[in-house]
Parts: sequence; C-alpha cells; structure tokens
Amino acid sequence: MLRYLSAGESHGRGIFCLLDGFPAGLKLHVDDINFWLAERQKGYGRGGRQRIEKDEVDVLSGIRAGVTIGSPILLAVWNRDYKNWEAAMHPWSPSTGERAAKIIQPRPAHADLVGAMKYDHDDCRNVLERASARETAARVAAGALCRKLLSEFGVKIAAHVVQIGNVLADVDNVDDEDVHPCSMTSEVRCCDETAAAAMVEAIKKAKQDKDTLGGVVEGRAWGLPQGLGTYTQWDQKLDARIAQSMMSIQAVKAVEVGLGFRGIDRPGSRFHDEIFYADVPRCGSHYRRSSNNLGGTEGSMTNGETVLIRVAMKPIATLMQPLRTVNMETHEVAEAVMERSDACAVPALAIIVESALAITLAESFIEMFGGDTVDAMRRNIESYYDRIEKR
Ligand code: EPS
Repeated sequence: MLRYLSAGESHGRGIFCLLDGFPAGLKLHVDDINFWLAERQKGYGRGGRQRIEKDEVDVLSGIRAGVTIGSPILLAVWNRDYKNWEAAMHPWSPSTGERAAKIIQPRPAHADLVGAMKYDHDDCRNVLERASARETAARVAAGALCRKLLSEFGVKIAAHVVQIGNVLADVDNVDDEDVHPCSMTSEVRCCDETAAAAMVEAIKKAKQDKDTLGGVVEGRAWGLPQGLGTYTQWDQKLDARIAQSMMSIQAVKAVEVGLGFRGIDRPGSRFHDEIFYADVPRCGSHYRRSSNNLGGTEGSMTNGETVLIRVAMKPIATLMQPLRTVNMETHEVAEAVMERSDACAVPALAIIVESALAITLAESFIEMFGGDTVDAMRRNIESYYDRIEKR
C-alpha cells in the first residue's frame, strides 16, 4: 500500500514528505525530481518568494545509488527563506523581533481564523505556516517519483491551464501528446496562445488592482490499463480518490471528471461514450470508447481511455487591498493581515495537479499489480494484458 504524508512549515526549516510502500528497483536520477520542483516554481503571477527559493530535493532515506530499495522514502526540500525567519520559526528560541509579531487579523478565505479556534492559538502564524501552498513542493517531489514509476509502464501525465479569471482557453482539440510541448513553453501553461496572452494581461491587471485571480487546470493521464480503482468499495473508487487528492491541494474548490458539470445539460444519449471493438489493442484491450465524455473512468475504474479531469482553484486569499475582518483580541472591525503572496498561482497548479494525479494513480497501480519490486509489477501487468487481450 502506497502512503504519502507531508510535514513542514512555509518559513520553517523545510518541507518534507514520506512515501511509504514504494516498490524497490526503480532507477532514477536526482534531476528526475529537481526538474519538476523547478517547473512548479515557474509561471506568471508568482510573488517575491520564488526569487528567494531554488527548490531542490534532499533524499534522506529509501534510495541508494540511484535505485529505490523498498524502504520508506523521506524527502526534504529545504527553505532558503528560513534564514530570514529563524527568530520567528525556531523550535526552541523565544520569538523576538518584528517578524514574530502575532497575527491576530485573520484573512477571510484562509485557514487563519478557524485554525486558530480549533487548535487554540492566539497567533494565526501557527496556522498559516502549515496551511500555506508551499506544502505543494513536497507533493511535487513525491509525484516525481510516482510519475517515474508510472512511466516504466507507459503511463504519461500532463496538465495545462484552461482558465484564469474570466479568460477561457480553446483547448478542445489539443491532443494528449501535444499538451506538454505547448504548456511547458507558455508562461501561464496554456496551450491556446491568444488566451495565454489575455491571461497574462488579466494577471497584470489584478496585480495593479491589488487583487488575485483563480482559474482552472485540466489534467490528463493516458496509457493506463483498464480496471484501476474499483466499483466495489467507496474508499477504493478511483474517481473518489482523484477527487480527494485534488481537493486537498491548497485553494482548490472543485473537481470534475470528464465533462462533469459542463455536460449535465446533455441527455444520456449525448453524454455516454459508446463501446466498440478495435483491431489494435490499446493497453492490452481491444475495447475502446467512441468519445471520452466520462473522462476515462466507468464505475470508478479506468476504462483505458485518457483520464481527464478539471480542477478549479479559487483566487488566493491574501489581498494587497485587505478585506474586512475582526481583530481577535479586541473584536473590533479590522483589515486582514497582508503577507507577501502571489497574484495568481494557477500556472503552478498545473504541475501540482500532475503530481497529485501521479501519486493517486501510482497508489491504485501498486494495489492492482503488487508493489514489492518494479519487475514484479511489470510481470503482473504483462500477464493482465495477455488475459484481457483475449476478451
Ligand atoms: C503562500 C504565500 C507565499 C507563496 C507561497 C504560498 O509565500 P510567502 O508568504 O513566503 O511569500 O509564495 O508559496 C510558496 C512559497 C511556494 O513555494 O509555492 C501561502 O500563503 O499559501
């Protein structure tokens, strides 16, 4: 069973993650992880913090001489900014100085207020440090390992931005294989050049207006065997796992699989994907679908078509024109705290969606094909493909 847990605060020593149950025998290079960490930091709309950080992984356990050994894998991404926050964030020395001033004017839409009530803090910093989207660096590091594992079996994953603010991209005809070549060279990770230019302008304007913007990312995974997930039990349903994995990304408020909300006005006859029998098998199966409105899953299992999801991120909560809030000590009307932040982090969300999808698919992959070694998984997949090709 693959398990992923993370730890760390945004301005603490670093961001960490533990990947337990990862199979032995996967060969990889540190750049397989660092490449994606660097990609996550890019994107138009980021704030000053990305000029301080240069995220690189420090592998603390589970990998020897470039090969996973089956032990828990512990990864660290150290925060360069920690040196500027040591007084405020040090575990033992008392907080001193301006940086350590208590945060008592919680931001609407952030975890600040409810987190402080729940854990009985008089300083919202204890909450916002962990609630920060800096945590996604850990997810991208773990996702890089999962992505590499899945690529051993021919699975590919790509995501791109389809909306920022009210700017919509026209991406209906973008093939799976074309997503990365376009999105990786776009500063907003959008495959529609005209929309990408308008997105940059929209972010620029939001920044001038001291405002923030949300958006939508489309994630895709293809080359997947049919049958990942199951219809038999709620917590192993693939759609449910994908939804949890995506909804756990900071600031994400909605997830669609396939047409999702966008297809609900259609009658069943124009929603469902018809089945046909193809001459050439794909991922071991001759059964294909005539369209992909269901987003590659039926009965919460992969059906061999591209897994297609959309993930909506709300605008970032930290505004440079603060919203009204309440001072937690005086209960007077106050202005929400202004911490340095990003105007828009939707381009980074594309890399995070890919990584979270990789973790979730790897989890179901390991469950279905056994996870002690990569070779054992390969044998199990091949024998599964042999079996379903005869159906
Ligand atoms: C974040 C606030 C900003 C972002 C941060 C998430 O950090 P800071 O307060 O240091 O400027 O840059 O994201 C990252 C540091 C990152 O690496 O993604 C927040 O409050 O969620």
